[in-house]
Amino acid sequence: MANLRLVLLGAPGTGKGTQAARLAKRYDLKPIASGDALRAKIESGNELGRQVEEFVSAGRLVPDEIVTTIMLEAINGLPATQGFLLDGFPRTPAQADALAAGLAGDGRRVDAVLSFEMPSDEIIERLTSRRICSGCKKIYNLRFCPPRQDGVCDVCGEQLMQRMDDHADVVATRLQTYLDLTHPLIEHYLDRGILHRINAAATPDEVEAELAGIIEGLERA
Ligand code: G5P
Ligand code: MG
Repeated sequence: MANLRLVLLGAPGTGKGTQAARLAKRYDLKPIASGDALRAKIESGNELGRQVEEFVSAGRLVPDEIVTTIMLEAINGLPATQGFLLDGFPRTPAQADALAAGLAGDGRRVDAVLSFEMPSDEIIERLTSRRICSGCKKIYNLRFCPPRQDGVCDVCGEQLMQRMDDHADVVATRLQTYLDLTHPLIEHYLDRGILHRINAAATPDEVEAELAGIIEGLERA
């Protein structure tokens, strides 16, 4: 199980990060999140970070070459037998092609793409009430999974914060960007016979159970 190569595909707020943390632990997979990698670049404060911030804060996609370089570097830094979960990458057909080419060089390929699907109105509600721990990055939701103490992480005690792109106006741009540029990947991976649709509008435990059924089916296949 630990050598599976999975892609989590879905609109903003559909629960990719929440499930990546659960699946990584359950199946010993390395989670690699493009959004987290890009936010780390922003925090570094250098010229690349400033360029990236302009796109992320506006809810637009960072150019393909920048994201692809960062993600392929992270993937290639893993031992060849270590499975991984890509959260938020690829997000355009050009990124999907670059990923396939990068893996093919070592005789590898994506085993499955898990497509998180749910209605847009619920997505907006989830994102505007999301909070993230500034220390360990654990994901909370003021409505669905609040911390025990207001504003404080249950795990590490650091302060919770709101992401710069979780304000309602930026969320609307992110959703539209998803529909215009990323949604076509569903067709792309359906054509390749590796897309699995997930009902993301359930509880985290129910979504995890659905994902586990698919992942364990892959191993038996
Ligand atoms: P990110 O960081 O990749 P998005 O927009 O893809 O951001 P996001 O917002 O991180 O995705 P998510 O990870 O799908 O959403 O969702 P989550 O954080 O786990 O859950 C959202 C909320 O719902 C939380 O409050 C959680 O508690 C709650 N929740 C989760 N699961 C459930 C559930 O099952 N039930 C219920 N009721 N609640 C739940 O990308 C950010 C930006 O980086 C750039 C772009 O600018 C992008 O906008 N970027 C890229 N640019 C170009 N190419 C790429 N490949 C890029 N990747 C990132
Ligand atoms: Mg996320």
